[in-house]
Amino acid sequence: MEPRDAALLRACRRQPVDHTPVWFMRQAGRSLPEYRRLRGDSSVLSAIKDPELAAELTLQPVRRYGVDGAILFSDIVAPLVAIGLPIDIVPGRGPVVEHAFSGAEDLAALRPIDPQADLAPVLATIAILVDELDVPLIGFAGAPFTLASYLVEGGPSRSFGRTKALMHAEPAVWEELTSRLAAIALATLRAEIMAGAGVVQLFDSWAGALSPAEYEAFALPGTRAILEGLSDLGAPRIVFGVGTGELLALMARSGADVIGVDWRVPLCAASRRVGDGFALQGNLDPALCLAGVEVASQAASTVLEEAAGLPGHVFNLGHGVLPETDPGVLGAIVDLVHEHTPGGRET
Ligand code: 1CP
Repeated sequence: MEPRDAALLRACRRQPVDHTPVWFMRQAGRSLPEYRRLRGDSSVLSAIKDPELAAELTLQPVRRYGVDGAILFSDIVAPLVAIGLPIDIVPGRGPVVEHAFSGAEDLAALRPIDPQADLAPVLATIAILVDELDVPLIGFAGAPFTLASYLVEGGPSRSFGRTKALMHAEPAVWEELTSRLAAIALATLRAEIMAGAGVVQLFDSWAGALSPAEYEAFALPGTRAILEGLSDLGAPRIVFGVGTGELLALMARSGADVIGVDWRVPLCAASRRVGDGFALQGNLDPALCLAGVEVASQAASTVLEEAAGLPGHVFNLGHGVLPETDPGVLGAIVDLVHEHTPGGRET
């Protein structure tokens, strides 16, 4: 089992740490040759259903990089697939939905999830991992807005036009859709924590497409239902989205303990926007990891400087590892973060 005083848990709780913890969103992935070898031509969804394989894919980046957290190999759409929605993950594209959600008549397909039955392979993966890991396992789920966007658009989107049209034109349907998605995410995260995940992250990746007023009315209620519904379990809760600079103050009202920040807002500025009482996670631009060790290390040092004096900092990228990233660059960043001595970490 993970040590209870692991740096990741301590930083999330704004307790003093002897090194800044670091992990990378999408750390298990195509940038690792051992990942490409093991995954071969199998689909992401079939890998998620194979506990031995999913556990190994989770462990690979922990072994290679020595990161302070292991993110479960799964996907934000996995719980929706598990309740029978016709979603496929298309290589190079992402989740694609056979019949896009178009109105009240499509709500019935979003039945409640029974994690013990529907997520049996995921829980079996966690059972393997808790025996193997000496760092916390990070469970995760997709936030209602981000998941709804895939269902309504039928796949990845740039403008989120259909999603915004639905939320504004049919607010009652939107509310029902997002509260069903929130119930699924809450049950999923509760089951992951009870199976052994020590930290959870709610991915609201595309929330930055919303104005603050839209976020508050149409995304925050579902997100808050999930995060507040986890409070009795004690696992630190991280919320993250891309392009959320204008939303950070609202995200601080979501029930999260840790606010994930992308690279557009320096952490010291993000800290002022969220106010007291939160740890921050981030926020090296993943594109800079393509510019070589020297550039990436310099940028990582800048992130650490901007985080100096924050009550809790979890080093991460501002979004996921890009597939073309040289693993050597990520390894150098982990070493640099670990060698840095954080100061002023008093609660
Ligand atoms: O180490 C890890 O993080 C791997 C586990 C993981 C995670 C955390 C996968 C497997 N997916 C996710 C989360 C996820 N999935 C998010 C939130 C993180 C983020 O913002 O990047 C999102 C938005 C998705 C949806 C998704 N699945 C996309 C994005 C599509 C878009 O809208 O731009 C994509 C490309 C996928 C496919 C996917 N999921 C995971 C992997 C390894 C892959 C690549 C599939 C392949 O090999 O072709």
